[in-house]
Amino acid sequence: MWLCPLALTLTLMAASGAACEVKDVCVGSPGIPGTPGSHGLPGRDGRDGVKGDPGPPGPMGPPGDMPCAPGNDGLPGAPGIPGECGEKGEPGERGPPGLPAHLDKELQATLHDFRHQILQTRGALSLQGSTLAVGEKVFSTNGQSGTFDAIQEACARAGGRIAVPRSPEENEAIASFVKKYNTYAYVGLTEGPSPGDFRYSDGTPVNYTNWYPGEPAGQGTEQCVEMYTDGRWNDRNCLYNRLTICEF
Ligand code: MAN
Ligand code: CA
Repeated sequence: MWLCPLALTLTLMAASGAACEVKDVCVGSPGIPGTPGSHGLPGRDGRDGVKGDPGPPGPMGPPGDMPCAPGNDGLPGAPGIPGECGEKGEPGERGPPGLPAHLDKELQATLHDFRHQILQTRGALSLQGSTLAVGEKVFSTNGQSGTFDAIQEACARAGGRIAVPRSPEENEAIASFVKKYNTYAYVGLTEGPSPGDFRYSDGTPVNYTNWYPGEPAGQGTEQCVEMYTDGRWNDRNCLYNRLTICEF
């Protein structure tokens, strides 16, 4: 028989099955808890969370296969540093034999030109006065005076001839000496048998003149030609002393 430790007003039986058979209700010790019930159904989804940070870039993808036209060429690059000199080459083949010097027109023309320039230079130097080059000609004076014949001889000795202007430029060059030495000069023209017909030393008629107004007026009595300080010409007797001017 179980003693009832407590007198209660309960009429229930304890889970253990122990019973109190007395009027007073008795309660036994609590039983072992039952096994847990099965899980309930899942609850409803919660609200969306806040947006997360962007992820890291992904790896580069494979080349695309879209047909794309090539771009324009880029700008040319800067020139490179010059390379070092190469080795000296072998001598070339021997050329065909040249003409003998006396048949080589170009060589002869060059030699003629050289010879002429050397003579001009030597002639001008020998006069030791003033010199001017006009085109192919060289005019030079020794600053001294003489008759027409004396001038011709002095110029021949120097390897030239008495100066005669054949153009305004040549006339100016000669006139500059006349002014510089303040002395009229004879030029290389003389009157032929026909009065008023003046010619160069080689006999050809003049094709450039610069007569002073009214000249030549000598009509056979003045067979030489002098140049005034302004560059104009006067026919004059050949025996005066006039500036020696030569051309080469
Ligand atoms: C004047 C002019 C010239 C002439 C000389 C000669 O100057 O009549 O034509 O040549 O005299 O002295
Ligand atoms: Ca005259």
